[in-house]
Amino acid sequence: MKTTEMPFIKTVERHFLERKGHNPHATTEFCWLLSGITLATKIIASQIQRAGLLEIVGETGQTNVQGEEVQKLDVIANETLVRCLGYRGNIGLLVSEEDEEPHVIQDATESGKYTVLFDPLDGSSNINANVNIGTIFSVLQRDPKVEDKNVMGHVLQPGYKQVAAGYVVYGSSTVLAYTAGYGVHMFTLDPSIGAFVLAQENVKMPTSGKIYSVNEANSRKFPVGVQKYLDWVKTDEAGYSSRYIGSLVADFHRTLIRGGVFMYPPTKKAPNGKLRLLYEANPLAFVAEQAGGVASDGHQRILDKQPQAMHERTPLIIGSKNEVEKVLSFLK
Ligand code: P6P
Repeated sequence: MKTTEMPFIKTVERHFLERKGHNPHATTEFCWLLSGITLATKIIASQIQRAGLLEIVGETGQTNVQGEEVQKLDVIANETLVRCLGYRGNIGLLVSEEDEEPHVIQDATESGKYTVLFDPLDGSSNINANVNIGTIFSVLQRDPKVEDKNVMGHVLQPGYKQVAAGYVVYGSSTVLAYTAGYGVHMFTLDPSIGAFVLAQENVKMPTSGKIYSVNEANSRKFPVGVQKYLDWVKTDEAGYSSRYIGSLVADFHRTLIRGGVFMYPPTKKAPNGKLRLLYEANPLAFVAEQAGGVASDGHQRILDKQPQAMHERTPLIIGSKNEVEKVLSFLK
């Protein structure tokens, strides 16, 4: 009897574990952490797919630590991630965009060796317009030079110390992209089996791309160098297109796949920009660099920045190497 050929399925956890021997974190215990992220984002995806039907669209009437209106799905996404990651045994701290303070799951003793930082549902203000939104995550290891009780000492580490990072974009399909320092790999959620399945390994960002992505409504408030770049990029000889979704994960995912540059520069109102360093800029910068791209705050490499506060913001210029360097050349 002909047995049906099972399609070859490689999950995120299986893919990560294959790095055993190359990556010191490629352990089953770290895979258990990763499976907390994949489980949480599958639950979030299912909620988003049914958002209009489940009375979970709309605002809760609360504002978060950022002073932003909290959407119902924000709360669901945040609680889902905290619950799925809270019992993985090797996580000591959780840091969320939605919560003022870190969740101390257990002292950063040997068992609590990892810290997971996340923006549970970035771009959530787009939910009721059915625009692509996303979850962004970053994983740090306990800093052995920092005493266990010094929670902030374990959290405020520069981005180059990330062990892993990535995002899930909830769109026409649900796609997870991650890096652990050995390239960027993409997985598509197959709803028929409820698993993220490997779709593309070693994703490379094009070194150039004639797309620039910025909220032009703020252009008069940007630094002069940025305004000069925006004047140049609109010239016929430059030949660029403008694309701006207003959802960081969606704008970044397009930039990763098609090339170009995304930026959220500082404005007079937001001198440090709008986007957060620890759980937005750092994880996306890790992914960008691993794919051959560049991420800067306009003066320095994002991953070299020493965080001073958990929710601190940073200007962000991220994308194709040649395109980011073009922007930076106007800032000099
Ligand atoms: P603006 C969404 O609120 C978000 O945090 C990012 O997802 C997005 O890139 C940015 O803000 C959009 O901000 O000021 O252009 O609406």
